[in-house]
Parts: sequence; structure tokens; C-alpha cells
Amino acid sequence: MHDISPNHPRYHSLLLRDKMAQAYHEGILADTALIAHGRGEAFDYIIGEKTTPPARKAIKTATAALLLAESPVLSVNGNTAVLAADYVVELASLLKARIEINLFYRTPQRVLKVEEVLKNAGATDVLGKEGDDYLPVEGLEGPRSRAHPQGVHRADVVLVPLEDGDRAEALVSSGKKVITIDLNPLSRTAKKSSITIVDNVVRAIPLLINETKKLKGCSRQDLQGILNEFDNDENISSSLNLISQYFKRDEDS
Ligand code: PTJ
Repeated sequence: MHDISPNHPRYHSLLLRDKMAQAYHEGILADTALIAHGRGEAFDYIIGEKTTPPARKAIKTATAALLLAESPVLSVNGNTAVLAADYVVELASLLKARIEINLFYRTPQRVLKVEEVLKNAGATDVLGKEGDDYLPVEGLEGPRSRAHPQGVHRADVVLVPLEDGDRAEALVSSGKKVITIDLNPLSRTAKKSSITIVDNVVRAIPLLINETKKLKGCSRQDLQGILNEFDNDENISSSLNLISQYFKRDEDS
């Protein structure tokens, strides 16, 4: 760990970097996870490192979808586990959702490490472990296509933070509602998902928790009303508009 002064203007961002670098050295993350994190950082900088109004709207809609779901699943990769394991476990418990590990760069060693991170955060029931049963997701090849029969395979709504476009697309094609959290509104994942939250997982998952607590008492009809009002393409365009305003502001100043 580096010694980072809390007075540094980029303190929080540097802390996250340090957490990621350490997790890489511990074998939890693939080396390319750090590159993915850097891409996320760049987009986060541009949106002002705060949750934007379109992201808030997507978070509310995602919560309604998760509350309406019969079999919600939270899919976890290395980056999500390192940055937000505690929040994932709390959200799963509030929603009675299953947690399933799915890694892009899957190795048995990394699956064990991610499982350990989730268990240390309080998870008691983790799917997608080494040796667990799995069925393939149609249209996907390799380890990415693993879907636990009691998890992603039977899920009607799946939260897939920092996902790759192919998996998001294949899950949507298999009839599931796919919610993603991705700081890049231009990514294929963002475009292919049913509900795209353009925000950092470290802010979005705590907000999903708050929203779940708020909406838990709502009727199914009210939750459905929230879903019906939402248009994902329109919401992504609003995020892109905010980004272009950011560059415009810089030009004007
Ligand atoms: O743990 P594994 O093996 O499953 O690997 C996970 C990564 C993320 C390395 C793998 O899925 C990957 O290479 O992802 P991509 O294709 O680089 O996509 C990552 C996306 O997440 C990019 O669009 C980033 O902008 C975005 N991103 C990065 N960090 C964050 C983020 N979005 C939200 N919050 C973040 N903290």
C-alpha cells in the first residue's frame, strides 16, 4: 500500500487505484483489470466523479426491475468483487438475490480468490464456484458461457457490472432483463443491456441499496410504472449529452 495523504485532491481515486493494484498482486485480478479500471477512471473524471441525473433514473428503474424479478442474480467479476463486495452482499440480501461468480479471464485460482473476497464480505451462498454445475448460455463460448442452473440460467433479471458486450448481448437474447453498470456509455455492453447505469460501481451499488430500501414497500403496479417510463437509448443519450457539455464548458472557459 502506498502512503496517500487524505489532503491530496485525488485522494479517493488514488485509494481505489491502490486497492486495485494490491488485489492484482494478491492474484484476485487479471492484469488487464487495471487497464479496464483506467478506462473507467477516464470516463468518471469526465462525468465529474458523481452520480448524474440519468444514472439516478437508471438506478431507480433497475431497482424496480430487481424488485419485480422472480429470480434475480447479481453476477460478480474480479473488479466488482474488489471494489464493491460488501455492497453486493448487502444488496443480494435485501433483494433475496443469488450471487454468481463469472470471470472473463477465468482460472481456478482466481475463482477461489474472488469467492474468498465475497465470503469475507459476508456472502454465505456463492454460485459459479469451481466444481459447481453449469449450463451454457447460448451464443457464448468458453468460460464466459457458464450459467449456474440455480443462478444465471434460471434468472429473469441479472445485474452484470463491468460486463463485456458479448455476454450482455447473449443474456438479453436468452430472454433475460440485463442491468449493467458501466462508466462508458459508448461500450457495446451499455448499448446492448436492457438498463444501463452509467456510473462507478462504488457509487451505483450503494445507491441501488438505498433505492431498494425506499421502493420495497411499493406495489407491483407502481414498480411496473417506473419500468414503463424508462427508455434505455434515451437515457444513454442523456449521459452522452452531459459528457459533451463537459467538453463544451472547457472550451468556453
Ligand atoms: O475479473 P474478470 O476476469 O471477469 O475481468 C473483468 C474485466 C473488467 C477486466 C473484463 O470484463 C474486461 O476486460 O472488461 P472491459 O471489456 O475492459 O470492460 C470494462 C468496462 O467497465 C469499461 O467500459 C470501463 O469503462 C468500465 N469500468 C471500469 N471500471 C469501472 C467501470 N464501470 C463502472 N465502475 C467502474 N469502477
